[in-house]
Parts: sequence; C-alpha cells; structure tokens
Amino acid sequence: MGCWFNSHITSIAPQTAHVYDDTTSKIFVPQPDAILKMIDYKFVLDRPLKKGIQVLQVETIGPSMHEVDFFRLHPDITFEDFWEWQHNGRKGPTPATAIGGVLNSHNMKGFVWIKQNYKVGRYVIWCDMPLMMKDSSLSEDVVHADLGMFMQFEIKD
Ligand SMILES: [Cu+2]
Repeated sequence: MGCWFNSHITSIAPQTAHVYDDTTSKIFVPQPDAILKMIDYKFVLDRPLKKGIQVLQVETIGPSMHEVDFFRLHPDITFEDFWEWQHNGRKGPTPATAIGGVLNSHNMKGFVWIKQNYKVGRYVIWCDMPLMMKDSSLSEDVVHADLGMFMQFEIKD
C-alpha cells in the first residue's frame, strides 16, 4: 500500500499486506473480474475491464520485478501526449489522473488485487520500473514502458 498524493509514493516507503483465506470467518480472497499478468516486458489482460467496480488480480510472471500504474487520460489528451509528458520530466499540466497502482515488492508467487471503480474513459497502464543495466548501450532513464510494457484501454458505457 502506498500513498499517491504528491510525491508521497517516493518519500514514504510503500508497505506490503498479505491476504489469506480465513475459514473461521468465512472471508475468502477476492474473486477477480479480470487477471493482469506482468511479463518482461508487457502486460497481458485476460479479458476487458468493464464500467463500474472491478477487481483485478495482478500476477507477476517476471522474471523481472514489475509495477503497474493506472492513469485515466484527461479529455482531448492523446496517448502520444501522455507518452511525451512521461518522457519530458512530467513537466506542465498532468495529462491524466493517477488512480492507483500495484508493486509486486519482489513477491513472485503471490497475487495482488486492486479494486477500482472504472468510469467511462480512456486509460493507460504503465510499468515505470527502471531497466536493470545489463546492456550499457541503454540510458539509465529507460523504464519497462519504453520496452513496450504499457497498455491502453477504454471503458465504454
Ligand atoms: Cu515492468
């Protein structure tokens, strides 16, 4: 869990929570509406997300550590505008609303669930994890999204 307000996500370390089935209370892990797999270097969504409250199960296939950040694009903003903003030091007005995200915290076996209320609109999911520098020809600023680990989708009425 982390706070996405201002720069809190970088100044306050995100915390990990574990969820287990509890047969005594009859509380069970969430049933997902869709499953998102994080694979080097792409997202694979098993079915489209729908308008309204959706539970997304996020699984890390790896082998690298990944994250998924959710953005709802502002009206009249194109994906290209968003891409430019991400690569231009995130200067100027934000082209999207950050609506949350998930970091696997090096837990390659567990699942993470994110429950969100999806409004009609255009969304981008983005992995901002820095690329580990095995290939010195790549800039230190390269993140997984630069290698294709992003996805656009639209929630329709
Ligand atoms: Cu990634």
